[in-house]
Amino acid sequence: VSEPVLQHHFHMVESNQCCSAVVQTMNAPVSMVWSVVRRFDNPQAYKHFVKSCHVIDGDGDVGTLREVHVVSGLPAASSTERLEILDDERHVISFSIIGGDHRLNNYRSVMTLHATGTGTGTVVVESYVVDVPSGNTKEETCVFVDTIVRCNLQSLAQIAENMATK
Ligand code: A8S
Repeated sequence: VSEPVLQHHFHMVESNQCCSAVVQTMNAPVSMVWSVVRRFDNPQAYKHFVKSCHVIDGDGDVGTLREVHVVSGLPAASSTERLEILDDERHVISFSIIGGDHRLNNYRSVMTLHATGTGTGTVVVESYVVDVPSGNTKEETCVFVDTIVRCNLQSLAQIAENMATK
């Protein structure tokens, strides 16, 4: 694949880190999917593990900080996250985790949206890099994070597809 936007998914990965990507196709146009994911202040619109989210600083542009609280049952309580990229033209959004009460240090994710051939659908690619927590393997870490990201993207697909049929 030679699309320049996909360059965003080539992460620098240190030896103590792991990196992976999840791809999800949705039957909704890019504009609709983008309208949901670009709202950095409202991750709970499609992330079911998010219990609440408060913007600490910023107005939704790059540099905005949010504090996310997650539902119980996870090995985490909260996460402080910074918006790193918001490109409305190319449909690229990226955030990093800069603090909080959890085990995912130095997490950074990049999501890009791509129109399908017919233009009626969207391919969402979300990649990430994160430190492997002490006591865990790279594989365990990727399984854990892939599961969360896959849940998020499946939920995003449902929401966007509902919007598209209205
Ligand atoms: C996202 C992606 C991830 C979120 C992780 C990986 C998290 O919110 C959850 C559990 C954790 O253990 C870590 O796009 C953390 O939100 C659901 C609290 C960061």
